[in-house]
Amino acid sequence: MTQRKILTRRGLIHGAALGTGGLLLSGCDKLYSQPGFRATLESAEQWHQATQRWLGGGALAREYAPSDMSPVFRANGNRSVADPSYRQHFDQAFERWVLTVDGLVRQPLALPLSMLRTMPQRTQITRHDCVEGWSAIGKWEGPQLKHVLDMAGLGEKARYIVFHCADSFGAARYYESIDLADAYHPQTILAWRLNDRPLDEAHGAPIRARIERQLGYKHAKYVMRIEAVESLDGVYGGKGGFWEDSSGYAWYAGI
Ligand SMILES: Nc1nc2c(c(=O)[nH]1)N[C@H]1C(S)=C(S)[C@@H](COP(=O)(O)O)O[C@H]1N2
Ligand SMILES: [Mo]
Repeated sequence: MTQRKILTRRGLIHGAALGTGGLLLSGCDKLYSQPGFRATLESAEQWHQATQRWLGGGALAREYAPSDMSPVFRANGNRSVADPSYRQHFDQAFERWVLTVDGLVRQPLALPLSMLRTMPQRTQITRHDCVEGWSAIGKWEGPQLKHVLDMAGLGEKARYIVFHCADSFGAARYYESIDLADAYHPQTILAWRLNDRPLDEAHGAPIRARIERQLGYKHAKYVMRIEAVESLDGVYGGKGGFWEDSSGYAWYAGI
C-alpha cells in the first residue's frame, strides 16, 4: 500500500514538472479542481512548491513513548570512519565542519553544526528496523530536512536528494538517496542527537539522516553533503544507494 502511494506521489511530481498546463495525474485532480487552488498557482514554480508542501504530508511513522525506548541502541554497518578529513573534524569536535548543500539549489549552503543544532528542532521516538533482523527504539533530534532544503531553495528540476557520507566499504563510498516525498516528510530529520546525547561516532556523528518510513540502510550516517539532483543516473553506481548498487537492495525500502 505504502509503496503504491509513494509511486503515485513520485508520478505526481514528475507530472508537476510539465507545468500548470501540462499533464495531471489522477491522484491530484481532486486537489487541483478545488476552488481557489488553481488560481494561486500563477507559475510553474509556485505549482512546484505547492506540490512539495502537499507531498510533505502523508502518513507518519509510529512514534513511541519514552518508556518504550530500547536500553541499548545497537550500532550497525560502519561504526567508525577512516577518511582523514573526517578524523580531523572529529578531533576538533566538528567545530570547523560544515554540511554542504548543493546541486540543483538556488543557493548552495555550508551549514556549521552549531547552526544545525540551533535551528528549529524535531524530536521523535521511533523504531529502527534493520534488514538483518533487529530493531531498536530510540529518540532522535535534529532539524527537519525540509527546512534545510527551503533555505537552499530547491531548483525546479530537483527530484531526488542524495546523502553523501564520509565512510566507505572498500573503495565504495556509502551514500543514499530519497525522493522529495520523503525529503519533505515531517519526520525526515538530520539527527545530531540520539537518546539525549550528541551522536557518537558509531551512530553517525556529526549528523545522520532519519527516514522513518523506510528500513535502516536508508538512514545515512556521517552525512557530509546533501545534493539535489534530477536523476540518480550517474550518481555512484546509479541505483540510488550503496546497498542498492552493491547488493541489489530495494531503493524504496518501505516498512
Ligand atoms: N554512512 C553509513 N550509513 C549507514 C550505514 C553505514 O554502514 N554507513 N549502515 C546502515 C544500516 S544497514 C543501518 S541498520 C543503520 C544503523 O544505524 P546505527 O549504527 O545507528 O544503528 O545505518 C545505516 N546507515
Ligand atoms: Mo541495516
